[in-house]
Amino acid sequence: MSTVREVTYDVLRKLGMTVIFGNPGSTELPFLRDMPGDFKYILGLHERSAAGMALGYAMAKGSAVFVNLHSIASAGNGLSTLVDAFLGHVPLVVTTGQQDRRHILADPFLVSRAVETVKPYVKWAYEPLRAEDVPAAIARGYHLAMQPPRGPVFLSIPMDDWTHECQPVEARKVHDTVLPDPAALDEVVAALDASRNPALVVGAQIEEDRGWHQVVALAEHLNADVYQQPIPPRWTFPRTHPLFRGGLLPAQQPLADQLAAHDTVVVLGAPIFLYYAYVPGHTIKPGTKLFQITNSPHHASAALAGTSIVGNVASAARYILSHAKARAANISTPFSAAPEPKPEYPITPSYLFSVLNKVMPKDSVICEECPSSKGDLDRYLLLDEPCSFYSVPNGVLGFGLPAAVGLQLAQPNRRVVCPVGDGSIQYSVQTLWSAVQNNAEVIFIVLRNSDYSALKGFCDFTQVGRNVPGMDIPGIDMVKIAQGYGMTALEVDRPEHIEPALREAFASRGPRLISVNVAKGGQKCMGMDQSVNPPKYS
Ligand SMILES: Cc1ncc(C[n+]2csc(CCOP(=O)(O)OP(=O)(O)O)c2C)c(N)n1
Repeated sequence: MSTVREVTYDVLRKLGMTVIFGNPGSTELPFLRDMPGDFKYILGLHERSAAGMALGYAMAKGSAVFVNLHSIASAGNGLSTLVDAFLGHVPLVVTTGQQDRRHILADPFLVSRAVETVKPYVKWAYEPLRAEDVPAAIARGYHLAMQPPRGPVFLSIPMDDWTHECQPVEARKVHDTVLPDPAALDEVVAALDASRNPALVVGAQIEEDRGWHQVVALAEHLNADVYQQPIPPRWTFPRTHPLFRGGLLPAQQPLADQLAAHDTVVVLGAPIFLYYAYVPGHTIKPGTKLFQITNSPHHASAALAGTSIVGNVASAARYILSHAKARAANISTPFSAAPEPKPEYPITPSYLFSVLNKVMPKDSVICEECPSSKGDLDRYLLLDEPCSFYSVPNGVLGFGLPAAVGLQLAQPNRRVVCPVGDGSIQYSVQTLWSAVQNNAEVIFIVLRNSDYSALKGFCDFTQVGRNVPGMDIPGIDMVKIAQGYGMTALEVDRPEHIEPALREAFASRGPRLISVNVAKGGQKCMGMDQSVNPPKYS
């Protein structure tokens, strides 16, 4: 008879989860010992890094990834990745060790209440009642993680379970495409057929459901203006497409104003809507027909207005395309590139991104975390390929670095670029070590402005004032820190040195970090200024 440990590796193999991201402790060692040769273990020096790399890897692969962390110690440190995975619909099977069942009642050292801790941010949190249920629980967790909306599941596994005897577990097929109701989609078709000026709002689920090409074809068929969802975790429409009108603002009235010219709006794969600053107003101009097609029952139920249809976004786009009338050419002004910024000193983020846009290969992948420079990045990086852009789904810093490394490990043929703030990088900085050890060829571009510019911007935007502690972070030398982890790193201070530094980075192999001294930002809050009538907190 096989052991729980042997059957578990067999199940992981059958489910395609042979790359394991982790950070070990005593309670995991009985599982990790003698790992079969066809498995690869990728070590993160902190759980935010380990689970965060798995997150990037899973997003690139489009399938669940196995993570092994350490008891409650790791569940706490790795929790922010679970939040990202839950809100970003990323399938992860996260496990942590538990103390030996035989003395668990005595509350031994490292006893774990991780299952209760992670519950709000996973699709399932469970500690198997019997040792021999462990492999089947992993299989069940995998299938649940892969059901739309995808997301993380969590298992706590007592350390004495691995040596128990256990029956084999057969691999099952569980289909995961949920088709939207055609009768409901006919309502969307009828509204589009009657519309004078429709718009599409494109969201991250288009990539989750692999619907990029169907949505581009639909937009062209309808000749509809296309807007990206507010604060997008993915870009899901070609940035230079003539129908692309840019991103929506994350506040009620400004967003409704942006869409005011449209009589019908169809939101594909996004919430209605993701807001940041509280600027009360209509969700959408009264009289506008609003539809949402989403793979998330949660988003459907939480939408503030409109008719929601739950199901696969790619299938919905295909259905609407084949049933709605084609429309004549769009009369709106086509998308035009922003004016080229000047090389100023100190370097402006807009100049940095305009040079990066010129230098990087067009199939590059951007994984960003640069809060106050998001707007400039959005304006100047013009990528037209699917799966080109990743950003934090809910503002929990620490996402960027590990996600970039995971994305790079999963797709070595597309260069991953990670623009990251000098504050943001600190939340998962030890990922630099994993990038070096695994030769993940990410180009990290640190925007070094020595403060929390985004927060200062928010202070101004909401009239909190500037008399707030903890807004400056002087004296951090990211070049030395990266070198300490074994990474090639250099500093750029003058605008004329950006282009050569970037060209050299793209021409070279291996990861590297470029720390760019930039002007302090924060003039705008997620693209909004005083003209939107922001909330006042003073
Ligand atoms: C884990 C976490 N802690 C704190 C914050 C609050 N926060 C939002 S933006 C920001 C500043 C980040 O600084 P930096 O990366 O240098 O970017 P900048 O604002 O200067 O553009 C902070 C601390 C957060 N979102 N997440």
